[in-house]
Amino acid sequence: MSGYEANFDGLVGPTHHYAGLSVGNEASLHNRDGLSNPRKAALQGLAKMKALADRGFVQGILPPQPRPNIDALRALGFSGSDTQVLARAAATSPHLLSALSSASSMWTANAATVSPSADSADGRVHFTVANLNNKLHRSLEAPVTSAILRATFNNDAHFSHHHALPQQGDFGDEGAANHNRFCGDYDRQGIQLFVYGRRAFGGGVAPQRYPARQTREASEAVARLHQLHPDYTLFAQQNPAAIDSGVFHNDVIAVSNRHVLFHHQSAFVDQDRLLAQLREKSAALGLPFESVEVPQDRVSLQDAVASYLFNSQLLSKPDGKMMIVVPEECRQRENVWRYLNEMTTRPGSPIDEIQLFDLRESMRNGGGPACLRLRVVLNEAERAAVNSGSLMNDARYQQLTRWVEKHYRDRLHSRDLADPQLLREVRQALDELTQILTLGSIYDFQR
Ligand code: SUG
Repeated sequence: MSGYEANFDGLVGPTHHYAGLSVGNEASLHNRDGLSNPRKAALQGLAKMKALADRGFVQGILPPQPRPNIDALRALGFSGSDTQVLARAAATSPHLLSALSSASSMWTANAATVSPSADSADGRVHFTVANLNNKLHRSLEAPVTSAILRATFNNDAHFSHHHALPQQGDFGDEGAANHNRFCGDYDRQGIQLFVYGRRAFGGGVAPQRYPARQTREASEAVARLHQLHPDYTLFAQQNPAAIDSGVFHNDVIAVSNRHVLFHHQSAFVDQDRLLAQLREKSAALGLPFESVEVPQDRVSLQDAVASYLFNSQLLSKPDGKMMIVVPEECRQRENVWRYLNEMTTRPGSPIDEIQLFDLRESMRNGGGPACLRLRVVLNEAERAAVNSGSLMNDARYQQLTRWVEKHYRDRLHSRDLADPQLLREVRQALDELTQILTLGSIYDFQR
């Protein structure tokens, strides 16, 4: 096996809280106004990164964004000193203050869509920052995400960075959460599958109850920007009934790794046709394709949403088999746990090991193991060109753990967001973090 699939996890920011901001994401709405524990959230994320790095997987770290977003509050007319801006927003518009303080950039599967150099005509790794324009709090992430990715993958010979698509619903783009790739060796030509929720310009079915965040037109634009070969690029629609059941991103219902697609029976529109196309395109590249389809009568859509079974990571081990990384919530649902154990012990199964992680703080906002990571496929030379301070190792884990313990609160409620001391804590913490990760001054407040 050559090449790497590196996983870049988002470090949870110090303002992590439960604001109920995401219509269509049932965990977010359900846990609105709960008490969060930012310190625990960050440590849970770091524990996952460290455990996977210890297993030999290439693990990267992407820093959080500065929140509360003072610049955005000023742009909306709250004026005065930073303290006054916070107080005025809290007095008249607490929900807005909460949205503009969300730590949502932790879910880096939504940071960008990434295409490996093996699939792009110019032989570079392409990144298109997601505009996330379906939700106010997420739409504000793009500029800083861009700065973070450019600092982390800072080499024009290897990496090509694209700005977010136009900030308008017709080009709704949620990044890698709706993107999968199939391949043999990671650094050889693969097949990219873009999954959309609706067409912007008419035609086809669409969900009725919850929004479809990704449009086909956005996916097509990303494929063009990334210079992908049309023969090895597929577009498929997510099943609208799944979106209406709370599957707000495709990575809540399907996940791929190399030649395997692990997915629910009701994940896609015209599913059999899609699977046939994937089989055919894989065969054209001389590759196998394997669908592991979970039937509705074993795991319902509701179970999938509640357990996040499919918001898992499939990671290739040196022996060629795969390990599935799932949240603790999968063990708590009897039928899901039974299914997982049967699947991983079935003779010939490509997935033969389960790794559980406690990610409860993030899960309560609808963010599982796969949401927390951005996959970046790299060859040897590209890996060497990544900012070395962004990669997880023992020393960095110790440093980051101490950093979290020093700066993060162990309880936070949306009422606390107007506290000017919190803003000072965040800025000091992020300033130190850019030094730990050797990223330079990526935040406006540092300039
Ligand atoms: O966009 N939750 C995020 C969860 C993103 C999960 N990502 C993937 N599936 N890849 C969202 O809905 C909730 C924030 C709040 O309500 O406080 C939130 O933004």
